[in-house]
Order: sequence, then C-alpha cells, then structure tokens
Amino acid sequence: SEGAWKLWSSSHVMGVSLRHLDCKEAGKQMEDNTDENMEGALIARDRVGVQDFVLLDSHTSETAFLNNLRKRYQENLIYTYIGTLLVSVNPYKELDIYTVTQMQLYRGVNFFELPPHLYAIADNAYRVMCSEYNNHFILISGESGAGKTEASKKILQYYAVTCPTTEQLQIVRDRLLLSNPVLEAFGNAKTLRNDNSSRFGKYMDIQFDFKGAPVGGHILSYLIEKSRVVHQNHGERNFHIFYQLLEGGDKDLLCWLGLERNPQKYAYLIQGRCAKVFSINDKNDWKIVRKAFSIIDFTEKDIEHLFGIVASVLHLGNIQFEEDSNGHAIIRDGTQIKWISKVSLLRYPLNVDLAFYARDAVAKAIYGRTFTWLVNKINGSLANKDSTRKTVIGLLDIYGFEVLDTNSFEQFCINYCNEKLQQLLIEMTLKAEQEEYELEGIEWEPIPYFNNKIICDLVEQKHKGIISILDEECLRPGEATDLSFLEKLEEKVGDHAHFVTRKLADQKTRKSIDWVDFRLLHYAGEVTYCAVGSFSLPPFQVLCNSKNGIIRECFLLSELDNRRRPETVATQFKNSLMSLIEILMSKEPSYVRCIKPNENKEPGKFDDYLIRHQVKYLGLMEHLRVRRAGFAYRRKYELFLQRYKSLCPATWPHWHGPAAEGVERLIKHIGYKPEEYKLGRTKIFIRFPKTLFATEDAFEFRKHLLAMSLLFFFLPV
Ligand code: AOV
Ligand code: MG
Repeated sequence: SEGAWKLWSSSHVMGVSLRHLDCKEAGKQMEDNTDENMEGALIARDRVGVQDFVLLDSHTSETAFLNNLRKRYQENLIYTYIGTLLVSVNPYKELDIYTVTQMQLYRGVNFFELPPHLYAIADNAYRVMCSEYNNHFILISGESGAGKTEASKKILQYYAVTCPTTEQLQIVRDRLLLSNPVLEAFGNAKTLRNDNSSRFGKYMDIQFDFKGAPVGGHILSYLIEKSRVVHQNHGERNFHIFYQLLEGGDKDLLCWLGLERNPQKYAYLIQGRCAKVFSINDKNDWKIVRKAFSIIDFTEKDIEHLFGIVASVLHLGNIQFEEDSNGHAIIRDGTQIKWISKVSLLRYPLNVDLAFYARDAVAKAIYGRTFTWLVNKINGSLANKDSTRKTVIGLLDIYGFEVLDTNSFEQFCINYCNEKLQQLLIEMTLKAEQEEYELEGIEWEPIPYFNNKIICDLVEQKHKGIISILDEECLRPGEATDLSFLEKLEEKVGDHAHFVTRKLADQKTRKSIDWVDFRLLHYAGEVTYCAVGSFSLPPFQVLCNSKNGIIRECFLLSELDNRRRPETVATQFKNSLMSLIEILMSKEPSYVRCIKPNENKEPGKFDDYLIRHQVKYLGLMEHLRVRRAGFAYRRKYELFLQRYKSLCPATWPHWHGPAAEGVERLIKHIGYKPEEYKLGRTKIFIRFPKTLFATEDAFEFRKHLLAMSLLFFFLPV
C-alpha cells in the first residue's frame, strides 16, 4: 500500500529495515530485488537486530534475545515486538520519535508495516475498536522506573492528536490530557528508583463515540501511598504538590495559607533531605497544574479548599507535643493550630506518643481522601452525559514492582497488585493461547511456563491467605500484635513454598531475616516485609464538621456508626483489584512490557544482569516460544469472511453456506499455502503476520478499485 511504500523509503533513510523485517523477507518484498540490496539489508539487520523477536534465528536462547535487545537499544531503537506484544526499554533521554509527523505516519497503517512503536499498539487497538465496535485495554507493566507512565501519556497524546474531533470535543480532549499533571502532582513523588514515581495505581477509560472521536473518560485510582505524607526515606521526597505550592504559589497565596517558601521549614518535607531535584522544575509544574485546574473546571472555592488542605498537612507536620502534669499531650506552640483550624480543630486526651501517631494518622487520612476527592472531581469533568453507546480503550498504568530497604504494607499491596497483573497476562496469553488451540482441535506441543497463581493465592485466598489472616487479627484490637500475626501466618501458610519467616528461614533459605518480618518469594524476586499493620482509624468527628468543604465531603458522619464493621484496607484493595481484573477480562487486550535498563537512570547504559532478570520474570521467553510455535492471528470464520469476501468470486457479494466452507474457498482462491494457516473448529489460524498483511493489502486495493469504478459510473459523460 502507499503508506507502506512511504515508510519503506523513509526506513532506509533511518537505517531500519521495515515490513516484517526479516531481511530476507524484506529483500523479497523490494521491487528491485538486487544482491546489493539484500546485502545492505543483512548488514542493517546485523547492526540493528530484528524488530520482532519471532524472527530471531535462535528463538530459544535468552542470550540471543538479549543481544537483539541490546543491539537495538544502542541504535536508539527502544521498541521491539514479540508478535503483537511490545517490549520497550527506557532510553532515559529524549528521542525524536514522538512528533506529530510520527503520529500521522502510524495512523491507519497496518501493524507490521512500520518499525515497532507505542503508536502502532495504540493505533491497532483503535482501529479494531472502530471496525469491530468492541472495548479494549492496553496493559503497561514493568518495574518502578521502567517507563510505564511515560508510555501511557504518549498513548493518550496519540489519541488526542490523531482521532477525529470537533470544536465542542476539544475541551474533552484537553481535560483528558490535563488530568495527568494534576494527578501526578498529588500522586507522584521522587523515589530512589524514579524521579517521577507513581505512588498510586491508575486505570483510565477513554470513551469514543461511533465516529471514533474521544468524547469522555473515567479514571479509577488504586491505593495511594499515604505513608509518604508523613515519612520519606533518605533520597526521596513527599508528593510533588507540596514543593510546587511552595516554589510556585504567589506571595499572597502563601501568606493566606500561613506558609513560608522554604521547604526546609516543614518537618514533612525534609526527612528525605532532597527537597530540590535536578530533573524537576517545581515552579513550572505548578503553572501547568494551575492551568489544568481551570480547564478541568475546578471552581475558585475548590482550589482554595484544596490548597487549604495541602497547607494544613504541612502545618500538622510541624506540631510538637509535650506532656502536661496529667501525662496528657499538649501542643507546644499554638501557631500551627491557628492555621490548621481553618480546616479543623482536634481535642483528644492522649499521651505524647499517641498524639504524634494520631497527628500523622490525621495527615495521612486527610491527604488520602482528598486524593480520592480529586479523582472524583476529574471524573465529573470528563463524564460524557449523552447516553449513546460508546466504546472504550482503557489504559492501565500502575505502580511497578518494588523492593526497598524496608518494605511496609504499601509495598506489599504494590507487589501483590503486580502479581495480579502478571496473572492476568498469563491467563489471557500463555494459558488462553494454549487452551484455545486445544479447544479448536489444533495440534500443539505445550510450552511450560511459571504460573504465579500460587503466589496470588497465598496472598488472597479466602480464610487461608495472608490478607484473610490479617483481617482476622484486625478483629482483635488490643490483643493482636505483630508477633501474634506472624505466628498465625506461620501456622497457616508456613509450609507454602513462597513464604518464609525467621522461624522458617533456616529450613528454606540462609538469608537472615528479622523476627518481625516475613518474606515472600514473588514472581519478580524476593521481598522482605516488615510485619504489616493495617488498622485504619475511624474518622474524627471534628473532620466531619470541618469548615473546609472538601474535608466535609471526604469524612461523612455516617462512618462514625460503630455498628458497621469497616473493611480493612487490605481487603478493600483486594476487592478493588478483583473488580479491575473483571473489567479487563471483558475487553480485548494489548500489552506493553517496559524494561528498566539500569539502576542509575543513565541513558545508553544496558545492564545485562538487570535486564536478563526482567526478561526472565516478565516471562518474555515463554511468550516468544508460544508466539513462535503458534499462530500470529486468528479470526472467527464469520468475521474473516465478512471482511475479505470481496476477494473471491465464490463468496462475493454473498456466501450462503457455512462460514467455515466459505473461508476455505476464499483462501484457496487467494492462494494461501498449507503451512501458512490451520482451520480450527470456529476460527481460521494464520501463522505469519505477513500472510494476513498481504490479504489486507489486497482487500484495500480491491476497495479502492470498487470506489473508483463507482466514481466512474457516476461521472457525467
Ligand atoms: P514508571 O511509571 O514505570 O515507574 P516512568 O514512566 O515514570 O516510570 O519513567 C521514569 C523516567 O524515565 C521518566 O521520568 C523519564 O525521565 C524516563 N523515560 C521513561 N520513558 C521514556 C521515554 N520513552 N523517552 C524518554 N524518557 C523516558 V513507577 O511509576 O516508579 O512504577 O511507580
Ligand atoms: Mg509510573
């Protein structure tokens, strides 16, 4: 097709061989198939590797896999396919592959015609959605700092630029785009692994109307890491918004909030000792966030209340307590309270330790719930009110697997979430793929893979899983301790192959482990968790009566009802993940697997050891084996026939017999070779992308021909 040709020539300028990029293949497809060209293509392949791992000569070798990835990375080719799955290696530098021209290049072009790109994944999902009118999701996974959030933003931008729109719809587009800086300001932070680490999980549906225009959106957020509000590890920061407000907020605003510009003045901002980060421009980001607020339809009152809350968290952190003659905590200096009372005033008889604990708990609760309020507010502004049917593409960008020096309850949730997504991927690809061959009666040599369901069960199983045990302990406030929790764990899951405590450590592993810790052997590596505490405090009544509208909305009086047994945070999280998985299972998947090339955020550095580990645990080799031995495409007979029936006189314009027979006639007519396909019970399976690609080309050609002949028919003589 014309698009392919344009790209074919441009590819040679870039030194990338295109189309299926097996160079012998590519050579064949070139019109002037000279020896010289073939040689050129082979040299190019030697230098830049193959763009689809399926085309590797030695497809079973991990070393060959790594070599190909490295070759491409060194040529700034960060994307490589395994069939339709995209592998991406974080370049840690700006590449000029995200321009509008690039976006337009990928628009409406067949998947394998162009070098691998996020845009190809985005465009493919979009085109299938438009033609088959079904729902999709793009799952972006990988460890912290691997490039998930950047990828999801680039996909959103792709839709914003390339999808049809109207003047009315521009506002939806802008809101979709600008929801990102707002959520990142409140939900992202600098960590040791990533200067812009997502500290919440995000699933965003982009809704499209029947013309394929983006008309709305909806965001689901998952467990924000609240502990960061009151504590940061060395080299890490609190959430960006605090620093943005202090750096960028104008004098009057800071004065009204009683804040000083210097972050060093705030106890909640200085624990990590890195308020200033080289790669972050807080002042500039503040401007973007302010602009976003006005476009997303926040009122001045909302904004006032929101920053009132941000400021009071900072003031709360500076409250110090001392003991009075009764052993009760009293506030050492009243200045902070003056500012906080704009939001709420607390009066409780507590000792000093408990008072500090309660102070932090309030700060975390306020921040966490305000974040949820923010997401709801954005959802209100993205909502599409008309009731016509819409299709959606969901983007999933969740915090990546992480192992810190001290791993708390929050890391436990983050890593459990990554287990669930890995499980989904296995279910929907490796397992589903092989089961489908069986169901369709297609001969198949099963390929072994590690199924992490066993770890998911360890965490979430009813009555026997870690979360259930934690819930039980939470029912015994006062009696349950970290140690009693650990004992229960030992009793109930001690013999599980993926679980270790100190008591069990000698039998299972020699690495030392503390009394209060337990260790899980996750699919992506071992993590030692500090015995998790998950008691959530009931809301303070004063918060329910706050003068601040957001706080009042977030803390409802009805929650104070003691008869209701609140769900633990762990159970809430588990349930929200379950419903996420349900949402995803009902949609057509696309996958992007992100790889982090080194621990130092350094451009061009390809750390073999680190990458090999990720290739292993992401299951990329297994994926490749299944892909390589299997069939790249499959379509129900009816759908296949419906699309391509015009290519065969026997099926055009109508085929009255069974669809399977029609397809058989059709592919005989267009000359499929026996090794190129297999016929299953309900579907045709096509082994190579190029076969489908050629059929699609022929279909497009025929469509143009038809259009032309109609045109001639109607032209005046
Ligand atoms: P993450 O989302 O996977 O980590 P990010 O998407 O935030 O990781 O990427 C981390 C950093 O890597 C970004 O801030 C960029 O500096 C750089 N980066 C990533 N992708 C690209 C790209 N395509 N081009 C240029 N630079 C890139 V976490 O959220 O920590 O799990 O919780
Ligand atoms: Mg992220």
